[in-house]
Amino acid sequence: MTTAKGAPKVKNPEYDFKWCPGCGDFGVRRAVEVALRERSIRDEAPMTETVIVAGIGCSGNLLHLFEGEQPFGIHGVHGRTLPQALGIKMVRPELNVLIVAGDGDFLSIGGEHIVPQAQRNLDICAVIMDNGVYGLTKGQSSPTSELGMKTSSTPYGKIEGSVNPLDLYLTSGVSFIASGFSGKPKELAKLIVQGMDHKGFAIVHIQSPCTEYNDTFELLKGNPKTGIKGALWYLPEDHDPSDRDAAYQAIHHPGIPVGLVYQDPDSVPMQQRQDELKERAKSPTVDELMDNFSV
Ligand SMILES: Cc1ncc(C[n+]2csc(CCOP(=O)(O)OP(=O)(O)O)c2C)c(N)n1
Ligand code: SF4
Ligand SMILES: [Mg+2]
Repeated sequence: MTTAKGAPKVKNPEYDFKWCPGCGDFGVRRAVEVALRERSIRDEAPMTETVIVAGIGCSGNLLHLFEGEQPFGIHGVHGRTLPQALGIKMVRPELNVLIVAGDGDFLSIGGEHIVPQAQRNLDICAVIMDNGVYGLTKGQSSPTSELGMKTSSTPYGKIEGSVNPLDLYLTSGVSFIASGFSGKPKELAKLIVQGMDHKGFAIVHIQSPCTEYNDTFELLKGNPKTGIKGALWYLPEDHDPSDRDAAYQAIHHPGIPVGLVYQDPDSVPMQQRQDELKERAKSPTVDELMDNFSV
């Protein structure tokens, strides 16, 4: 856990982990730093109003590599960023809670938490770095590895299909879904600010290639010289994120859309429902309680 008081103005000095050269997570880190600073300046809110909840993986290590003025942070248990975020919001609803995690952490071991938090509409923003592998543990297959992909855990090719995370989020009821690319940190920072501003469960799902075990930079961006078209395509200006059908169409269009895919215009976060409930729910008096036991 990083501390704020008396405190580090630079990344965690006690943590010697390093990302490999060219890792996509560098771009995501830059975007998160820019987004948090922009929010802090715009809202005149101290950086310590933010808590970063990190998953276990190369991606979650972003918490320790964050540069500049430090937010709070918690690096807990593999796959449990959402329950930790729920706990923080239950006791300190005013805090800005940001998750940083990988495709393995969030969609595999942590996958069971997405539907309940989407239904609660937990007011947090999850920044998910998808490299299609378990990077930290040396390249095993993850839920987003393609069918047939050879990895250290699937040497003859993966026999499971791959999850479409954007489709999963939309079906689960996530109220803000953005899709980004680590190679475009400026655009990514804007999506993260929008995600943090959203009242409810926001996910910014990012293609963040692992140069060591699954280097997809060329496949994502394309290369005219080799005739590779590139899987990424940018949502047109007339894409209406409040239109769920349009979001569905974009997600099912070939390739990977980049931009704000979906934002529920009627999003009501869990905290608001809880406050409304507190207004209605009255504690019974002692007499009323005793009356319940009368025969
Ligand atoms: C309960 C538990 N199971 C397994 C592990 C081993 N483990 C550490 S990170 C990781 C996967 C990380 O993959 P991902 O979330 O995609 O992060 P990346 O390293 O690719 O950024 C696994 C399986 C663990 N730390 N704890
Ligand atoms: S193993 Fe992959 S994800 Fe991990 S730091 Fe290296 S390039 Fe990045
Ligand atoms: Mg991964």
